[in-house]
Amino acid sequence: MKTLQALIFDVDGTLADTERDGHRVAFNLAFAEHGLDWNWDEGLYGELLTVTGGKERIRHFVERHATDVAGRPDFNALVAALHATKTEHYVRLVASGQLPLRPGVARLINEARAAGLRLAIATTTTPENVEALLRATMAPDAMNWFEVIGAGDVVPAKKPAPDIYHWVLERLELAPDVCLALEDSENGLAASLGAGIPTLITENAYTRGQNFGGALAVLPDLGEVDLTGIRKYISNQLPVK
Ligand code: XBP
Ligand code: MG
Repeated sequence: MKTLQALIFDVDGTLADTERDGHRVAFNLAFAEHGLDWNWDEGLYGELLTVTGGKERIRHFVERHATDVAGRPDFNALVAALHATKTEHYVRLVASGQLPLRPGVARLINEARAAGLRLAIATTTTPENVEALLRATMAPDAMNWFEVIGAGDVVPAKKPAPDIYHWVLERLELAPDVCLALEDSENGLAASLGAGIPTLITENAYTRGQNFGGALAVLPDLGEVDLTGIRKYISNQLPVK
């Protein structure tokens, strides 16, 4: 039987609960800074999260809720400027330590490193956001713990497209069936399964109840599962939830 060689982590919603109190707050600060009276409350943001990618999410919102802005000749430039401002606010928010790792994440990463497993990241968010989160929640040099970091616009199509996972597998030079993806959302699962990677889901308040068909298991978080438990899920020794 093939043995597990790499863990590929999603970031937002998986490493940390970054959406409600992180990205959402940063978007609203960026809108205000640009003189826009838009406010994405928790409920609306949950709907907008079905669209991955911050720039894509802004466009999706404008096309439905601020069509006057969609027609502006500088719309593309405005989206880029809003997203750049939002990323500045998000990085500052993360650096202030307000977004801790989810339960069990640090322990699993430490166990995996000690066991010689290769680590990678496959995320829709930007590389700056990944670096800020790893520095704030793990260590100043935590970026080096992850052999490959696939983030944001490095691929043409974001999750649920499998592109980012293909990008990571190519650079790991590994087949999908010796890897395990850790995800939190239906979009993320579609992407990892699309690349043929066995996937463990840790759901959260925004993703609870989504369609996780095809996942090895759906867990509330990683607090109760260690590397041994993960290997059992992979070798199918444990029932899927
Ligand atoms: C989640 C996303 C990201 C974030 C916002 O990424 O869809 O777009 O919501 O970050 P993942 P950006 O779950 O794949 O980590 O504004 O930088 O896109
Ligand atoms: Mg996610």
